Amino acid sequence: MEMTLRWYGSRFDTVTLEQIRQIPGVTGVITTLYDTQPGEVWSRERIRALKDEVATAGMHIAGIESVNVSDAIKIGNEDRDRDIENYIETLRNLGEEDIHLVCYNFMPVFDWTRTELARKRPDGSTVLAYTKEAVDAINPDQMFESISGDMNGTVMPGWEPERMARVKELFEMYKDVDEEKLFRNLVYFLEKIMPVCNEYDIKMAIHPDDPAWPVFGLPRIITSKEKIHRLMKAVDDVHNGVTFCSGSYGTNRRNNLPEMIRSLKGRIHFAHVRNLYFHSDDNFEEAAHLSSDGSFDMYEIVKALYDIGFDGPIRPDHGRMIWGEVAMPGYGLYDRALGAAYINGLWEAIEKNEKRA
Ligand SMILES: [Mn+2]
Repeated sequence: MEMTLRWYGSRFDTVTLEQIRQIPGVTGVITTLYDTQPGEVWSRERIRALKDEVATAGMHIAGIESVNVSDAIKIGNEDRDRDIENYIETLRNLGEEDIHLVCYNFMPVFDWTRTELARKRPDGSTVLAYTKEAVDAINPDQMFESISGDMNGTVMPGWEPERMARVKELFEMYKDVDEEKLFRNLVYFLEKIMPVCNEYDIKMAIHPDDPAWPVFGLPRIITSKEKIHRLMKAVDDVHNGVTFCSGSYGTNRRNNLPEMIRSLKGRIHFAHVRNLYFHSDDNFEEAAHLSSDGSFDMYEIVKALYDIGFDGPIRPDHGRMIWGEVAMPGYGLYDRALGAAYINGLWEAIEKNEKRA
């Protein structure tokens, strides 16, 4: 595996490449062209400029998170083929620039949902949190308003203000899209892009839905072992792969995370490793990466990745906000750096034990 950190680009991120470079063991960044719109072609010039910027800081681009998929593709309307052509063009340009991993998601309207961005934990740190009660009490078009005050002046992925201004319209667009239709549209998209992925060896890695159940009546299709395997079988190509996000699959406590990892051997191309703390099944908050701070056994998660021979990028996922840092919720420097160091420690210990055995 390669340890990486997500970085939103110098114009958007409060964390610098120079800081990331100093986290022990981090050699790659997971990044994106944050100011592009879904459906737009990424030019080779912009991709190369981003690559050069990362290389100048002594690292490389280990993957893209994300090349977002447009609503037309998810809904399957008359604009989808045009948007897919543009997506293919972007993949070709990434491939030409020697980038071989693309994370994306297929969630309608909201990329991910939390009901609080700064819940205080007993140690005084703040974290993202979710309660079903809060979701049930709110109208989806108030969702953005209710959390936007906690974004620390940043723009959060999937929660861009321009997009959120259209929430009502978006719900209207998705009204005839049920789970089956959304799944078919995903398969249609993947079948169209597989040739270019094969040509350039680009591994597509779908991010699970977060949380792993329907929110506001919107369909969710990537939430469990059964559902991800259905997708793996529907387009049975190694380039149709998985971002294993422990914090997203883990929102559903029925998902056995180490077992899911083992079952997906060869198809996991990217791993997001983080911990959650559950108050009850539908009331959870994000925790430090350390097992004892949350509800997951992080050793077993990392061990499963090690055991299947996982050799792609791992990144610590959302961190807590600690030590007075002001940053995009979940994406500060300090706690993610602690997370990277901890995961590296687990990996080193597992590796040494295995070699001795
Ligand atoms: Mn994730």
